[in-house]
Amino acid sequence: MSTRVLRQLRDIVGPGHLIVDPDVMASYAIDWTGRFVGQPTAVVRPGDGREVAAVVSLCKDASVALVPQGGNTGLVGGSVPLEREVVLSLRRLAGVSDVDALGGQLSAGAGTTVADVQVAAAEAGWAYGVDLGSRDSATIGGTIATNAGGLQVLRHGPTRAQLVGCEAVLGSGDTVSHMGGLMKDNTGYDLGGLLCGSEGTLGVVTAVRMCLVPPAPEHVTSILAFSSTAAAVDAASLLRRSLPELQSLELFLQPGLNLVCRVTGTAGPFTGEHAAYLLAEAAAQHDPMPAMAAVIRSLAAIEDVVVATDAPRRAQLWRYREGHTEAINTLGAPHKLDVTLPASLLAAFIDGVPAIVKGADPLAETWLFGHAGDGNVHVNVTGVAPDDLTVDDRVLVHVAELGGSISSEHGIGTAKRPWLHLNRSDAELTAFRQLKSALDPAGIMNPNVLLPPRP
Ligand code: FAD
Ligand code: 2HG
Ligand code: ZN
Repeated sequence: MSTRVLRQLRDIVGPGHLIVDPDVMASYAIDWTGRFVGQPTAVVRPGDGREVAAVVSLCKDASVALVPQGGNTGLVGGSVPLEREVVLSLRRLAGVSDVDALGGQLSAGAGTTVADVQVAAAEAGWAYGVDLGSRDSATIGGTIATNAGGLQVLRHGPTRAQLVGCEAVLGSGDTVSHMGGLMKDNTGYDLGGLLCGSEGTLGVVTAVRMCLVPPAPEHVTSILAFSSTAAAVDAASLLRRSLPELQSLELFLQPGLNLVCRVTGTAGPFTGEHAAYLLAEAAAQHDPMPAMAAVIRSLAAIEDVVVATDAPRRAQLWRYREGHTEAINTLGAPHKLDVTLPASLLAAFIDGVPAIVKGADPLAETWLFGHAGDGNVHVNVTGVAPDDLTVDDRVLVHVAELGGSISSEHGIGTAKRPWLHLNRSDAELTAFRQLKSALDPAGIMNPNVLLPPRP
């Protein structure tokens, strides 16, 4: 990039917000897992939507590629500059505004963390329907860009289901804003819905309007132990069918639990070992314990159970599930394969996938956990070199053969580009490319993400 463009970028954002010092840029250049490491030419930190538009327009005219970055908690290498792109950090666009306590909506700058959105929703007497382990760092803009799922999808749907308004700077440099937040509004193309899940390849989300959900202050959290994955998957179906208060339904296995306990230095929830565990959380306006207890009593295959209602003990139970991602990272940069299977194939997939991984790489270890309520399994593989794609290929091809999705909630990023064709037809990929050319004519928006390179 020329010195002239660098100077122009500095003039737009101010000298304190154009970073070129490699030491300061280092944290923007590596992803959360440590598997993807790049080298930005510069990091630009605009302070509002107007500055974002000026940066994008300048970069479009100068053919400078941009990688939008929020909290940098993405797990598919989509937020780091692998080919010397400029990082466009959105973190300064933080803050909640226009809270509508009557209608149950709020607006937020793209850089607002999910945790701050949750707090603002609670202060208005509502709740935000998305929650995820990275809540303190992940930004609302990043969760829109990836259409993040998380821990309450079975109750409230993914991020896209909460989005009722969006302001964005397209790759063309034009700003589009549709922030009215009307619940019914069929006035043409849903640009916010299109940008949601586009992973920064079409434009930069600068602000959003989100709808809120009714608060459910009474909680019961339980961990249920089973002798097999199939028994846990059967129980998950029964819990979903018979417990309308169910808010989260998470799965993990004994090896993952052992790892979390070892890394965190804590004892497990049970004295004995079990093949599979479900963490089930019910939340309601009134105490959901009687309803939860009745369903648990009806589960014939259950081997053991712990139940918690007070916040500290509930948090302790959640740590066994949420601790997986950090615990696995202590073993070296994992390959993360975030997949969804049809319900009828889920248990067999979970039981069979470690052998598929070992067949591809005898030294690799497989760790399995995920969102049982959505059929979403996080296949984590450790002991494999960051750029060795043999295991990824075997697992993702297998998933597609079973009619599953190769990316459930994390996106395609750079990690899964070579396999997008497994889930998307040539006609769909052509339509994707046409959309990209229309909204990002110079091809500067996250060019190494989502779409496979042209043949
Ligand atoms: P980043 O990582 O900065 O970026 C992610 C992608 O969005 C990149 O392609 C980037 O270019 C693009 N982007 C970011 N901001 C913008 C913007 N304003 N405009 C346009 N494009 C943008 N994900 C889930 O879905 N469910 C989970 O349960 C979950 N749990 C997690 C737990 C942990 C411990 C960790 C580390 C991650 C977890 N994630 C989960 C993954 C991650 O938190 C989500 O993908 C999240 O949405 C990323 O938000 P971010 O602000 O960190 O985005
Ligand atoms: C979760 O569900 C996140 O905890 C992270 O989506 C998954 O670490 C992973 O693979
Ligand atoms: Zn997840």
